[in-house]
Amino acid sequence: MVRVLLINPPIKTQMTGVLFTAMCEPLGLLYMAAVLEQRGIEVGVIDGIGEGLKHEDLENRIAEFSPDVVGIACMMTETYPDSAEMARIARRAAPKAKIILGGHNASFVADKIIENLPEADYVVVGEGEYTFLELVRSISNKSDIGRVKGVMYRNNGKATFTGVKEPVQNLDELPFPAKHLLPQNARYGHFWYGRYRVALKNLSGMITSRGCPFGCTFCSCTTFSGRKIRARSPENVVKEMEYLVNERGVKQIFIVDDNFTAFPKRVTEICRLIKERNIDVNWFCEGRVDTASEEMYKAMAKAGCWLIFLGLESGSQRVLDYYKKKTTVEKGRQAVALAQKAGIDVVGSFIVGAPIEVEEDYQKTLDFIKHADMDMVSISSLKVLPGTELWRRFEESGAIKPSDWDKYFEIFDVFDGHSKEKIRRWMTTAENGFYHRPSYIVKEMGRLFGRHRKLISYVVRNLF
Ligand code: B12
Ligand code: SF4
Repeated sequence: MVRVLLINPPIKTQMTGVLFTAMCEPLGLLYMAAVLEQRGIEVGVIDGIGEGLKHEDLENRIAEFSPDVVGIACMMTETYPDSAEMARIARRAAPKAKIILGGHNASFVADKIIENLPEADYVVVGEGEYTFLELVRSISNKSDIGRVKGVMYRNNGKATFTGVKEPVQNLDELPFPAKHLLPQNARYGHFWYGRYRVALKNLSGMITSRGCPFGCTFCSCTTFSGRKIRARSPENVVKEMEYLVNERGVKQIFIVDDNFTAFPKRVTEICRLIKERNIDVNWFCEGRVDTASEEMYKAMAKAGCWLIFLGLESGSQRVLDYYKKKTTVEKGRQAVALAQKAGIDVVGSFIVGAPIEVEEDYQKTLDFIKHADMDMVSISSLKVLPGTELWRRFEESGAIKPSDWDKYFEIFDVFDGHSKEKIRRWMTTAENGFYHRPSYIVKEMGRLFGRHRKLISYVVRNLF
């Protein structure tokens, strides 16, 4: 019988400002593992990040497992070198195994991976649950790979695509991610909360819907998951929460959906069910500002939501329009205020460096950051990633060349109008603008006694 090993590679790529420890489990790999397990296929999972491994640690682990198929996650452009190195290690450790890459980044540069990384036998393009299953079966039966949709492979030395595979329409039909396959020593819940490094204990990730109808120019989620939101039923979502809390001792859930608050009625129904079933859990999520409402946020807070990451992006309307964010600065302000009123902490996410952005736009962002009542901010520079409209535009203008497929670009790498120094200065000044406000310092002290005590007690208990 075929033996499959799925690997989330450790990360040694050096990055500024990013914590490469695990916030939550590698959900994609665990969904695929669950589908394989359900069909009686033997499967193992190594999470190089969650287990805190180094690349060198994996060679023996792979050899011991003796897999026929090795699946390697390649989610981020920035960490492609880590996935490529993992493929080379896997080839050494299991010379006869077929090596398959997949994930967000791999899907957008699948042909280039096949052309440039001899260790990769196949790349799965798009969602992996069924494509990977069919590919594993095809490898095992030695049948024609060309008939498995969603695969990039080498055909007479040329990268060849078998055709688009439709994403899973009914997400309720998928088994829950196979978290029981993770080793006991895997640890999650590590992230930056502003300037604090937080480690929340007993944290687990969940995804309740896939897809996003918007097409923000810097984001590749729509290209990857489609514009139609495929949402799990509230019943199915709450069933997984119950399983996590009752069977796995989970106390915190991170909902990683692209657009969790897209359908407020669905969100309030999920919250109603959490209350009805007395599920004792705290959770947090990301959200767009346009669907914010007092009713939804209050229902969320009552059902255990204590934090929301809001994609505010900029305090300048023309920059929001440039990003095709399809919302307004004013709605952003209102969303922050509504969440605060409901008792949910807010992390505002901002991106600086839109090619049209000038000092005046930036000042508006700074002004927003100083005056909106947010608990934390996350300020990043604009990245130009494969699968985004921005990448396509810079490709068309010649600033990005085909040979740049594996490069990780910040805006100043491809656009002369912004220097690295200016972008870094904007980021630092914006951060300081937030943290150095007297009102922030007062609020920080107030946290100890006020409504933020939940977070502060977590931070204090879990600081590392
Ligand atoms: C949750 C999340 C995180 C979490 C971490 C998750 C974790 N496990 O620790 C946090 C918030 C920490 C995070 C951080 C970052 N993230 Co992030 N993150 C996500 C998010 C929102 C969800 C991922 C997820 O779990 N999806 C649910 C599962 C079911 O889907 P999936 O992972 O895509 O898996 C499916 C397929 O991809 C495929 N697949 C996946 N792996 C494999 C492997 C094989 C072998 C095969 C065949 C198929 C396959 O099949 C799976 C099942 O269908 C995605 C966006 C998204 N919609 O996916 C961004 C995303 C992956 N993140 C992204 C980025 C850039 C980052 C950061 C680098 C941002 C930054 N500069 O700070 C950081 C750094 C990460 C780190 N480790 O520190 C980008 C990557 C884009 C790119 N081309 O690089 C994404 C796509 C968001 C975006 N649009 O920009 N992230
Ligand atoms: S940034 Fe958010 S709203 Fe915009 S396309 Fe990506 S997931 Fe959708």
